[in-house]
Amino acid sequence: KTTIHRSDYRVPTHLIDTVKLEFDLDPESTGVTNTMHVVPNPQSTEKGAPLVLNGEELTLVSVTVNGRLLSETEYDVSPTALTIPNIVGESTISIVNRFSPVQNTALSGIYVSGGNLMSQCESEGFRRITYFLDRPDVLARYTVAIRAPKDLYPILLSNGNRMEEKDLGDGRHYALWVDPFPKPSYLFALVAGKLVCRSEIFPLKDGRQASLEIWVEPQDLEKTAHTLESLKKSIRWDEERWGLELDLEGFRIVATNDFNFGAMENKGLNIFNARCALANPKVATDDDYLRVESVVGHEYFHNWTGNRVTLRDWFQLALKEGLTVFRDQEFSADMLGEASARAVQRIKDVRFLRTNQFPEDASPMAHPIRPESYLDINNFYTMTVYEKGAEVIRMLQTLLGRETFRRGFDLYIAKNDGGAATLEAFLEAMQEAAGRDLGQFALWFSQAGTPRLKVETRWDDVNHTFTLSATQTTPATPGQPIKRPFLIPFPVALLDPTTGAEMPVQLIEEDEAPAPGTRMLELRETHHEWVFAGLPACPVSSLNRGFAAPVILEADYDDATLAFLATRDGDPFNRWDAMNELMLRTLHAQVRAKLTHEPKDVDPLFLNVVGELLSAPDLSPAFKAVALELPSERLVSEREPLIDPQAVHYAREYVRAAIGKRWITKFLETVDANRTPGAYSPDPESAGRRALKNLALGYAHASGNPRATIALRDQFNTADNLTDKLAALQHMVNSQSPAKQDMAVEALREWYAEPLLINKWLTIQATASLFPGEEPVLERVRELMQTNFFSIKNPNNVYALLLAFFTQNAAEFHAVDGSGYRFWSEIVLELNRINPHVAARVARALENWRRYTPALSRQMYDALQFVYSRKDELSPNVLEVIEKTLG
Ligand code: BAL
Ligand code: ZN
Repeated sequence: KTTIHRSDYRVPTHLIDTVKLEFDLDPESTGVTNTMHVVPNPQSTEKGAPLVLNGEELTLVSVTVNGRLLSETEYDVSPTALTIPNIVGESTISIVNRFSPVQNTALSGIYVSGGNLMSQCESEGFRRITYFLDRPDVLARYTVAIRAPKDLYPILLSNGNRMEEKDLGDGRHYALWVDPFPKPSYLFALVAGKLVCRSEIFPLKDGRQASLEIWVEPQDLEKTAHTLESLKKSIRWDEERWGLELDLEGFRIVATNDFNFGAMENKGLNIFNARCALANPKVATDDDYLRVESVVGHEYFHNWTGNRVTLRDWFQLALKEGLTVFRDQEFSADMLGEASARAVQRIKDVRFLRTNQFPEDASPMAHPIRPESYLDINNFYTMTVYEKGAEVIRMLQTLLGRETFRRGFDLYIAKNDGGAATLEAFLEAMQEAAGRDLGQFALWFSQAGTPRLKVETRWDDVNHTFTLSATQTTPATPGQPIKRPFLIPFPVALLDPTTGAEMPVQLIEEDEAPAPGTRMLELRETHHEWVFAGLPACPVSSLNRGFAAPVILEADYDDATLAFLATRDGDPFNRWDAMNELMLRTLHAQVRAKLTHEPKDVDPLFLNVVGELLSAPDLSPAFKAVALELPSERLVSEREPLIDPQAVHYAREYVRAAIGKRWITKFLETVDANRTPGAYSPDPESAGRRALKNLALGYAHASGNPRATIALRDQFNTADNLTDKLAALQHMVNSQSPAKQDMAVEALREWYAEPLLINKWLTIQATASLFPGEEPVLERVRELMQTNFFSIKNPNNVYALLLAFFTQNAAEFHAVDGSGYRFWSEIVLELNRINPHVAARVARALENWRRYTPALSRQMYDALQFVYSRKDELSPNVLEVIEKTLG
């Protein structure tokens, strides 16, 4: 495989406007007859170029052009392409080929999952089904005829509308599907198997009725009520918030246990990883309920942002993914309703960005939301493209205001409907709506790295002026040594230093003071300075409110100011952020103390703020739960000059116990005050109470209080919902309690038949802390790999056990003897043979190897080199990750 560059984009030499696919399904060897109407592309400058169709892992049977069967000398077939010369006019090309679903362990193309056949085509899986122009800017109308044995595959689904179904009389049956909308090949889908469905006729806003169907294996039907509700909410929300309607008579979701992605937005036939589709109180936590709602929304919203308006090329991936993540985040926030609940959603989204995308932006894999080149596009379904992509879209809404943004969005859809668009096209629509040049904003598409915003403030006691100066810098990233300044929205409030009340933000050159509140400033240059007047006393500044821009804010706050903001700031995001910053400082101090062997107490000022937030009458339980949660070891590590995972783990446990001891009474009261009597409901209020109760239980247990241990055991035995049961198990497993082994065995006995639960159980095992006298976690992980509830061919199992061990149990994975790294290289090489997509994700676990202490980073380097020494057997996916990581 060769590197693909964005600058090499050429329009396709040919277009395919219609395609008929006839399938003869057989798990060993499926036959396809693919009849395409092909026309030379009038826009192509490569006149007379041969037609080069992509194809991989296919067996070619025959090629017919305009009714004439070609001889083998009239075309060329290679492992990656079928080349047919002389397609100079409109032509009907019919290709017959075969492929083997059972041998498809890469889960790209059509493969077997639990005896059923499933497809996954994004980004380049369609070429593993038949020969085609497998690129997103070739849009065709699809007709799909499926013949299949009735006993194995009673249900036959594809995109669009079912036009015909009949029995073929020989044990097989037949279904015909027609999708009225032209689409790129990556949105093709086919599902065949023993499935049942939950369905409902749903009225659309324009009066049409749509059939909504959730298809699953029979044992999962009882887990689909929430999926269907989420789909209905998504359809309504897209109508009401964006004026976008469902354009099909039916919309189908299928769940499967074997899937590389979370879910896939195939036109009218979304296919979901079961963990993002299924929920009931026994198998899903409160967070899982939210995730299902958000992913169902995400895939549904792609119907317009991705499908009706698709991508010109894969470099534009953020155009559909960033925009659709932004839309699903807004959907989730709107479903929560009131402002403080929305703020919790924003906090969780930003925490996710900081935990996962900021480290990527600082790693050898750093890339802009629109990358310049790739070896394998599957490696670019990244946190940067998705999460930072969403922040970039959000910044446009913040800069332009909701109304103008909406007009720009409408223009974008109207101008590009039915076409394949670019990120520039989106920005052009926004410029047109705003009547404003947004050229500088495009740097967010092209420059990688997280900008730093250093802010300094000065109070002039004589003139009563407050000066705020901001300097933006963005560190160098691979291939981008120098960065230009970004256009950054920068909402600021000035708070009364006693009460925290918002004061007017009046620039010195203005005659009149605006109303008190947030003022939207903008950064365009490297350095800005604003002078504010009309202030009775030196204010406390609340900066980048709501996390308007995805930057690292370096403000000159001392701990007392952070404590003030954590208890007084009216912007809930900044209130949380100030607390989070205080926690990070406290944890950092303890990491230092551990490394220098100079133990020190946890700062009482910090502990007091914890107590104040825990008791604050104006805060919701959901907010308290996120505000009082210690930052993850990963976030703490990001702030360390050199990462020592064992010191970070120790420090975090030490601070947790100190918090628990200081407020034990309050924590036990909080547990009692936040029980949720009555039948389980995942609504935001109840979920918030459960989150706070379980957080309080965790602190109380960490303090060593025996009442907490008893409460955890009771909760495990009596819980009617998975959130409580899992929290109890997790707290126990991460402690020295003698009861933990029994509890883990009991959970396994209850859960072993349910893949969703087994995966959670595996993660608890893989991420457990180790205590003296216990078997190393690595050994436990190896043993679990040999059990019959783990298969290395199943991506969810791999993520739940192995990836969780590599990325969420740093203290154990980074064992000083290097055993974790040797295990990692074994696994990467094994997965590379089975599923390159999954292998590449696992391979990224060592990408920040340079950030660790020398003893560890040397051994990580050796493990990377060991994998690299097997270069010839590496898939392009894994090779790209290893080469970039080694740099
Ligand atoms: N398009 C791949 C899965 C998703 O982002 O929806
Ligand atoms: Zn998506």
